[in-house]
Amino acid sequence: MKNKTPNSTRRRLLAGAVATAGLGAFGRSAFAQTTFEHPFVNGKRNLVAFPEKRPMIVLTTRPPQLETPFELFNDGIVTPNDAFFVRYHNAGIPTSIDGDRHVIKIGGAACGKPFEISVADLRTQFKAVEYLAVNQCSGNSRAFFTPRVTGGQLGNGAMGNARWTGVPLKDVLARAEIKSTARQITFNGLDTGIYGGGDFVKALEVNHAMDGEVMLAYQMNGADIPMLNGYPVKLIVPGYYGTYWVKHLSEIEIIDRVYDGFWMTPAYRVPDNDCACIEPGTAPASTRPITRFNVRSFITSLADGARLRAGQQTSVRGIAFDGGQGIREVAYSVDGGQSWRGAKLGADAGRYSFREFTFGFTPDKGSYDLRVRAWNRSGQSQPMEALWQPAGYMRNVVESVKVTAA
Ligand SMILES: Nc1nc2c(c(=O)[nH]1)N[C@H]1C(S)=C(S)[C@@H](COP(=O)(O)O)O[C@H]1N2
Ligand SMILES: [Mo]
Repeated sequence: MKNKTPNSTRRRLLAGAVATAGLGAFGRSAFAQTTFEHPFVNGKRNLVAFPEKRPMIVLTTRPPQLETPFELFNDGIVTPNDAFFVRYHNAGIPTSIDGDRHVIKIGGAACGKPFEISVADLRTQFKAVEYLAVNQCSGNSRAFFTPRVTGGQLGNGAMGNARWTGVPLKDVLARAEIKSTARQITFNGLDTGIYGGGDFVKALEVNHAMDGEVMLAYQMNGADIPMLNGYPVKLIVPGYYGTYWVKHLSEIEIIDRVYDGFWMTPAYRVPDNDCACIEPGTAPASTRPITRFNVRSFITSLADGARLRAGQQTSVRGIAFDGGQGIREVAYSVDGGQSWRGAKLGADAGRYSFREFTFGFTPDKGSYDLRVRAWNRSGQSQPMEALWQPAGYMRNVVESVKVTAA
């Protein structure tokens, strides 16, 4: 496919840059502030427009951690760049990057031929690929855990679906002369961390990193990746939790051991059992690194507490996704899960994408508990009762949206 010209080759995050191309649309409202109330205790948040972003739900400002207001997911299966969630761990984030000069350094003990590659090289020396894929934070929906757990108190907006364009990592690492001793490949970005867990570095198994799908992306929805989402190049690991999607990617190391940095252990691990869950309040016997998304589905067209007209048909819409098998079926219930019927699936936009579903609902006067439940192509689904784990990852309970008709 044809490479599009980047919008700009330099990204800055200074307030003075807000008037540059693409950001001007926000005009004076760029820093307008209102509030947003999540439906859990201590759920009050500010809504603030950061550079290249529309007003988003602020979890923290330093570093910026922004959530997508949930109603946005009803606009379509692709999440706009200016509404895509933002997650960082460390405050040392880059605020100005020269996209033309930025290089990724490739090396490590099991790399036979270390080299550097620029984003311009990625655009011009390789065949571009693209696909739609959901990025979801491991801790998406964490604040709904009961009992509550520590960590970023997120609602359901730490996810998004975008069209990623870039180069398969496999094609780039074909130049690295990977040694037979290689065990894992690590990924580091320009952001730095001094305290706590230190610099944010993630690792993938060599076979996974070289599967031809893991991508070095330089475009998101046909434009430069927004600064806060990883400009100028981001690792895309489709089907895997966002923790592996390293932003501002600057270093790749092919190593001959299992990487044991803080962000692989003890961070981002789940109980090592089938449900990745344990009894609330207990500790897991053993853990493993978090990997693929489980199955999720959400009604997007109706919020909890919505009032409908009795006798009038409503078309209810929503989205479903999983870790890459693809969604096979979505069922819905209007009676709190006692009886179920099939929803109509929208077009298949690829097995890593959000999949739209719809169903018609004509309520009589009364109260309804709407639920949706999805299955993927290998038959995996969502639990009716929420699972629990200490880190608050991987929530995927069948959601309930209570509405009334009068
Ligand atoms: N360089 C860098 N990349 C990172 C992180 C980070 O702290 N630094 N956080 C990761 C986590 S946990 C998530 S959920 C995703 C979020 O991607 P986004 O901010 O583009 O939505 O980025 C990942 N990549
Ligand atoms: Mo995350």
